Amino acid sequence: MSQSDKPKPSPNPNALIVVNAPEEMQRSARNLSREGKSIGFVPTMGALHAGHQSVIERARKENDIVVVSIYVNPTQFGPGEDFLSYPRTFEADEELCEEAGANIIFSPENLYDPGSRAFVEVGELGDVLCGISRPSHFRGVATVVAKLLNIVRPDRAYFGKKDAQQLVVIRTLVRDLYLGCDVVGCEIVREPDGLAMSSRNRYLSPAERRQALAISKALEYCKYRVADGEHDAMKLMEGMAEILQQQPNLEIDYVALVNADTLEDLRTLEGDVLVAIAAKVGATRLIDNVQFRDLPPA
Ligand code: PAJ
Repeated sequence: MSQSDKPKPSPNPNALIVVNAPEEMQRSARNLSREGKSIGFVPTMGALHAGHQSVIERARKENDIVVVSIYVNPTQFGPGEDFLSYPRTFEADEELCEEAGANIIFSPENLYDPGSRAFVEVGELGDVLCGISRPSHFRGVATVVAKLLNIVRPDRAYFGKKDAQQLVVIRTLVRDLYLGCDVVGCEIVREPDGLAMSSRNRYLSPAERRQALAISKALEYCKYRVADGEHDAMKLMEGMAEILQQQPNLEIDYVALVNADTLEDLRTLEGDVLVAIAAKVGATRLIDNVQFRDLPPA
């Protein structure tokens, strides 16, 4: 039998493919939906780690097809932020996606044609917490997520609770613009010592890495005090700030105790509560949070 007569191996239906063109992604997604396949979508900016992996694995369990986008979105970075130096690790990302069971990586080169003018505003939700030091960030996030959801048209879109304000913004975006998919929030994945996993952790020197731990320690302290019956926001905030201030290279951006849906400040913890911290450790900005559900009124 000559080489060309040999039966060709049948293509693996689960093989991971990479799509670059938005139009091709949109076409493929439409065809998959027409075939009755459910699509789970995980938007990312790459530099993938175990936090992303768990989100992709959750999507894998709940859908026929899993699409992961990898796109470092320029409009969510402010002047002087790390857009240019943001880690780009496509090959390693591809391996992680394959291992986690993704079917399609959507990796567009550019989602902003010259002259593109339409942006999505999210009002005061984008002006508080991280929005104070990153004024155009959530406009950029909402805009790119709207574009991505319109291209992929997923049944379910998956986001991590680590970016709690982002999740609130996206739930609002999807509801207000009738984007017609379920938004699924996934649990925060941490390093064994408690540091929340982040693509930016790789910027930290060993000494900064140790100091960064104060963020999750402060949140642990808050959890402990709340379980012990302390519901006074000011007292909890002061206790957390004290833990953070012990680190010489850590600069607090905010320590906030807010309503988990409206992001409005609380004096007393009740109902659904988000306790969020943002801090710069050296030059690296990190965020983390804990949430409490259904706290009884004081
Ligand atoms: P990125 O920072 O790459 O994160 C992609 C998704 O992974 C987000 O939903 C984020 O919350 C989730 N994630 C990151 N670290 C996590 C952790 N430790 N545990 C659980 N989930 C985690 O967030 C973005 O990209 C962008 O803003 C994006 C939504 C893609 C828009 O550009």
